[in-house]
Amino acid sequence: MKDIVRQKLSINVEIMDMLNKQIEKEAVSSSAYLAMASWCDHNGLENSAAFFYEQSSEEREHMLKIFKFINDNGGTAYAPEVKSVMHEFNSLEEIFEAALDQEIEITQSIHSLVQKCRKLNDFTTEYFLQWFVNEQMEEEQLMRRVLELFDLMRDEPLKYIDERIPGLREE
Ligand code: OFO
Repeated sequence: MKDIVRQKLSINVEIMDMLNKQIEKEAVSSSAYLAMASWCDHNGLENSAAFFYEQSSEEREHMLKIFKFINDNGGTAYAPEVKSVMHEFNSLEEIFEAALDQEIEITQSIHSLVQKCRKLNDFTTEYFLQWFVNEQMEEEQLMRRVLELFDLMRDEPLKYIDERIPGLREE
């Protein structure tokens, strides 16, 4: 984008660029969850599949929230490109571990954004990001609860773990 245009923006350019990167991360996350849902579907784990379809839609909503925020504040949001989504997994546990790693990465990225807002005194964006800080805390807790279930039910058939997945979201 030309500097002359950028100087007229009300949103800080550095923050806008970071938010556009965050849009990409949310889109990657949405696609990654879709791939996980597909693996679960193919392996007859219908509750886990439903869990990941829901996760995928939520990530798309997060992406759109940021997208709208940029545009509503005088910036330009860019439609993200999503490449190299992982489709091969060895187990359901591995999938949930990958999901937790993904959430931790997103949390770190949101925290860096908040730090940047503080540095630049961008109170509006910092306030907007508070919703994401809270959401990430809840998402990490959810993935950890599922992984605890694997530890507790290690000797049980996988279908029993799958049956318990919907209940964990409501806890
Ligand atoms: Fe949007 O990354 Fe988690 O929820």
